[in-house]
Amino acid sequence: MRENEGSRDEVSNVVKHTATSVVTIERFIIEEERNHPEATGELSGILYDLALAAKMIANKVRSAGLADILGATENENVQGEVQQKLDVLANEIIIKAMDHGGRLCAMASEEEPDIIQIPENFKCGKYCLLFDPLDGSSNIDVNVPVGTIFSVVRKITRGRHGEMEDILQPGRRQVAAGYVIYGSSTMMVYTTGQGVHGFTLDPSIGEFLLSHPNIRIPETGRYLSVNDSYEELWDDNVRTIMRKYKGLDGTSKALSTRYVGSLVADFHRNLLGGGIFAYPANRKTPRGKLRLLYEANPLGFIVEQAGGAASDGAQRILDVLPTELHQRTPLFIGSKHEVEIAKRVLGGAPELVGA
Ligand code: AFP
Repeated sequence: MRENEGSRDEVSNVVKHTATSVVTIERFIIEEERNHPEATGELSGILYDLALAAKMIANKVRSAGLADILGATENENVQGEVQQKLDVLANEIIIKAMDHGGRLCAMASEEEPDIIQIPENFKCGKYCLLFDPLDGSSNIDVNVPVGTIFSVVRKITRGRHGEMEDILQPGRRQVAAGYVIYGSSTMMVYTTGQGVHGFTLDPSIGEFLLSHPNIRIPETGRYLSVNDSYEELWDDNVRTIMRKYKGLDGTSKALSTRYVGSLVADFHRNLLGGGIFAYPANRKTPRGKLRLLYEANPLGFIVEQAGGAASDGAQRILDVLPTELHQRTPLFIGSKHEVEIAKRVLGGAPELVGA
């Protein structure tokens, strides 16, 4: 080991990296795995394969305009939304990158109506992968950042293949979760329950390099990400929350509004700078819009690992018991202080309701 590369702390078995260390995602995953002598390497394998899929999707996203593959296909996905061509590609890339490694027993994608089974000719493993292949895809045509979100849970049933019961587990049982943002640079951010770490893709060498070790979200937010055009459809409690976030009730300083409309992009900004992303229930979408399994749960695991919080207004997101594959949920996610405000107003704290 070179002197400036970092030294192993013999007591905690944690490798410390200096600012000048060049740490690939692969090296980082291996070092994390060493903290778990019982690990079989299967989860690490899933993360490498996801990083590979992310690089392939990043390549497609980057060349989308050039390759003339923008625009909607004729198909509609299971959510009744028009699928963009890149959604279809990203979905296929992830399935093909992940189905043969022998580590997964099933997958579920926001773009597929049912569980995706592992083909008979491949070995089944002990994990399930849930993913949103290309979140924010309605932004693709206008060159706005989009993202991939993923979640990994352990199989709990006994058979060879994964079943619905394996997929419908509460978010607190996730063993890994992450997202990839295809922005001005491509970043992969993930957690395995040992903090949140971010890697930036160096396109010249095709490697994700550790750029944001141990991300912590500020306790109090700077930014508010919400689609205000739904104000008419919100109930009074949600309006009260928004007035507080905007500093209109005199109890707190105004947050600065930023809304991209790509959850990954809005979440990523708030994770680094502090803030809240809110997609509350409204009259038209009484259960919210975002998907519990592919969006709220993975980002909920990440935000908690970074010191923040995620709630549907009534309970911690990671405690919600899923009942359907494509279940939607209201979502308040970000800095603890702002999530707490939503919880207290929606929970009926007398000093806050109607304030
Ligand atoms: P699309 O994938 O259809 O673009 O939806 C994106 C999304 O699920 C999430 O990424 C955004 O935060 C949210 O929807 C935006 O929804 P509104 O357009 O209703 O604000």
